[in-house]
Amino acid sequence: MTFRWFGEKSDTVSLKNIKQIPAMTGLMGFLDYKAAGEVWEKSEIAEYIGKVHEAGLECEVIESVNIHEDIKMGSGNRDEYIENYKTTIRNLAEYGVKVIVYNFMPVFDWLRTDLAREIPEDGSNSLYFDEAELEGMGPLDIVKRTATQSGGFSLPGWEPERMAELETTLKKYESITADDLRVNYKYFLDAIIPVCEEAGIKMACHPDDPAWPIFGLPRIAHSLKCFEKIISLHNSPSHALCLCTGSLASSIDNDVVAIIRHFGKINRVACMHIRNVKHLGHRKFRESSHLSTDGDLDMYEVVKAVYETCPLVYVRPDHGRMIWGETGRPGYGLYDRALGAAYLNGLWEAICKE
Ligand SMILES: [Mn+2]
Repeated sequence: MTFRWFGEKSDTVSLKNIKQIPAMTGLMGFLDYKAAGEVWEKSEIAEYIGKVHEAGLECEVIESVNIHEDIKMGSGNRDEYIENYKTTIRNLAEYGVKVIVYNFMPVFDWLRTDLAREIPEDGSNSLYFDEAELEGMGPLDIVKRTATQSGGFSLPGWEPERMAELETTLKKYESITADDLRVNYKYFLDAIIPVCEEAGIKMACHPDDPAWPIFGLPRIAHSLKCFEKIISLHNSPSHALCLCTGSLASSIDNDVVAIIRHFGKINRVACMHIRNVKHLGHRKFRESSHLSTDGDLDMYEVVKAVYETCPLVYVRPDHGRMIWGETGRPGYGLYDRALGAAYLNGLWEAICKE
């Protein structure tokens, strides 16, 4: 059981607080100041992971080492950025990292139309998406709106330095199809997976969120079929998935439990993000508490699928609501994620004993 942590300077949650959550053994860690394409230097990794160890926690998962757009677009300086990525893989492995989460989504890591929509039933708030609200908005509008709503936190995937070049990047993607993106993806995997095998690292691809194409950009990671294509790009246990139940369940077409079982059985799940989603209409949903009855996912079946097909994977509670007056990075407060972890631990204990 792990917890996402953005580092001392950019997380409202302390390592001490994380350590006090029952059964919490480690982090999915992140150097939030690293731009895509940069090498993660050994000294930086040592400093971050040293602090985590001092707090009595492990750091065997990194989320994420972001991939430069040149690699995704198959242009520019991609070979240089791939070499940097390989160095980062080797450096992380030296400090005990086993899994690197990443995504291959063009430009947008994830997208919401409201980062703090009040839940009328109890006055808490959570991330919210309504595709109808995107009508008449361009990608730049939604980026600006998200930045305004983020309360000063740089959101993962929405780093300010990436925003400056957004317009040019969007233009370049106009001529790139989903098949092109997969060709570029394979080029990347063929280069880095042998390094991962040598270093004992698993790469874990995160799904598109929401789980369908947006703004006409090619998106290739949002369904069982998509992931079958991705997995077939390079045959290695080091080429694996980070199955995020909330991202996948944003589309009612996805049978999330079946997807976990399918890739769990063939040893291609490296880690899990477990959270729940409540559908409110067509392509309209909010992130709910983790509890099955608060959302549309059967969390017992989710945890059971993990137990039966990939019990050794790293798991973390994913985004939580903001409750009890907490403020902070949208989705990443302490309280509701801690409740989520406790709930998942309860399901796990019951399933184990059963
Ligand atoms: Mn996720």
